[in-house]
Amino acid sequence: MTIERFTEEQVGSFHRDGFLIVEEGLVPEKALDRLRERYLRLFDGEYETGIKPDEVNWVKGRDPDDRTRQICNGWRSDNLIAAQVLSARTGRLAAQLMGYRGVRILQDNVLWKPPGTKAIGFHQDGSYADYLVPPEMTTCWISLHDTAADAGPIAYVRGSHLWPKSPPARSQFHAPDDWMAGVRAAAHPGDPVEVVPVVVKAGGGSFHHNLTWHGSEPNANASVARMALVSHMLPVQARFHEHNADLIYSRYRRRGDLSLDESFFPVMWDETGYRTPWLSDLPDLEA
Ligand SMILES: O=C(O)CCC(=O)C(=O)O
Repeated sequence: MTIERFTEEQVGSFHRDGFLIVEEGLVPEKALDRLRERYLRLFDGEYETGIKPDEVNWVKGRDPDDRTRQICNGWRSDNLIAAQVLSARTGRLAAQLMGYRGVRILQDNVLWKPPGTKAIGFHQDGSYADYLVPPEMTTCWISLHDTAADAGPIAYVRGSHLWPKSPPARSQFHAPDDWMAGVRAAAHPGDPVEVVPVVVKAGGGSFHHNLTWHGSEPNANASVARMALVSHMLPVQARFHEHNADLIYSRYRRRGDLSLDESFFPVMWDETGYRTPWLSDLPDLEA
C-alpha cells in the first residue's frame, strides 16, 4: 500500500526531529525491480532520453570501487527514474510536511552504495542553496532495498535542523575518513548528537528538513547493495538568486528572467491541482 497523506502526529515528529522515517509505501511495489534495473543502465552510461545527467560522480573503471556511486539529475536521462523522482505523491507529502502550497523539483540523486563503499560526509542540504530564493529545499530519500543499520543508510542527527546553517564543505562530501567532522564543528558544547539511521523496507525512506545534518556511514554489510533515490524539492514559488550562482545548476537561469523553467524544474504538486503538463507523459509506475 502506498502512503498518500501523513497524520498530524507524523507532521509533528518531522518538526520536532527534523526528519520523518517512513517504513514503506513511498514507491509502488511493482516499480521496485524496474527502478533497480534502470540503475544498472544509468551507471553503465546508457541514457534512454539521449541526455546525460547533470553530474556523473562515479564512472565504472575510472573511479575507485569503494566510492558511493552518485548521479545527479538521472531523471533527465531516464523516464522511469523521472516518474518516481517527480511523482505527485512525493511532492504532496513534502508540501504537507513543510506547509508549502506546492513543490517543484530542484535535483535528484541516484545513489548506489554496494558493500565495502565509503561514507558520504554529514552535511546540511541548505548550505548548497544560496543560488536560490528562498535558499531552502526539502528532501525525500527512498531506499530501493531493505536497509540495515550497518549497510550505510542515510542517517540523521536528531534535532539538528534547529542549528544554524553552516558554510558548504564540498571537499568533505565524497568518501571522507571522518564523516562526522562537520557535525562536530557545528554542534555547540552540550548539544546532544544522536545519530539515527534510516532502517526501512524497500520502497520506504525518509523526508528531511534542509538544515538537518545527515550523511551515511560506510556500507559494512556484505549483502545489502543499498540503492537510494532522492528528490530535493523547492517551494513552488522559488526563483534563482539575482547574483549568487551555482557552478552547475545556474546554467538553467535565463538572462533577465529569474523564474525556474518547468522543463528543468517541473511542478510536482500544487494545492490548486496544477502539475506541469508534460509529467503526464512519463511511464506509469503501477503498470
Ligand atoms: O544516501 C546518502 O548516502 C546520502 C543522501 C543525501 O545526502 C541526501 O539525500 O540528501
